Amino acid sequence: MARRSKKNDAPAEKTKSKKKDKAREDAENVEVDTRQPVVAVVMGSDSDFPVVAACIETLEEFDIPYEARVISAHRTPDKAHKFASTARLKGFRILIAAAGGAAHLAGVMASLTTLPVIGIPIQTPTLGGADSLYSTVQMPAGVPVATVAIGKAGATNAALLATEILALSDDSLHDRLQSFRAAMRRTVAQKNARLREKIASTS
Ligand code: RP5
Repeated sequence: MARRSKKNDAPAEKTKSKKKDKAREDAENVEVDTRQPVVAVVMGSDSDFPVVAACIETLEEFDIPYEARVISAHRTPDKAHKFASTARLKGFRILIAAAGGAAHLAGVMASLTTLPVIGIPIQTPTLGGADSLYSTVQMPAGVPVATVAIGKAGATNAALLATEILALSDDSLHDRLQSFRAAMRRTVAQKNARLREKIASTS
């Protein structure tokens, strides 16, 4: 193919360089969290993510540096082993593990680290998550997994529990937890007032 003349190339070059400038500008505007992640959130599959998102959102609400990844106790046992056995050295302080079905991820993690491990049982279409709950919670004495409720409530509580553990040595985090509780109390008071108004207006 014949090469276009330099003259014809010029507008294309200009567009290219404008695009590059824009990309550089965008990259500069992205806030990168360079802090050491203290909570690791691992999940057995990306199909767990819609539930685990509630955990991540809560960690972000409390501005806790975390790292999230997919690791399967059954499909990638070597990775699970390596991750859990090096987690403490990498600077993590708490592990949160979510899995569904034969949910051994949290238990396997707990067997390989002395960091506190919180397990989130994921709902399953076949058994509703009772399978995940039993697999996660029924650990033998000696290897604890702090198991939360099945599903999104559990995912939120896993993050809150991690926050409470970190707040033992962080007063500002403790203050944020107190504010969170106060906001919850206000919400319940509003719900109560609305309900009482509704009942009064219908009787
Ligand atoms: C578990 O198997 C995962 O935690 C997930 O809940 C379940 C199904 O995984 P996918 O088949 O959707 O990858 O290990």
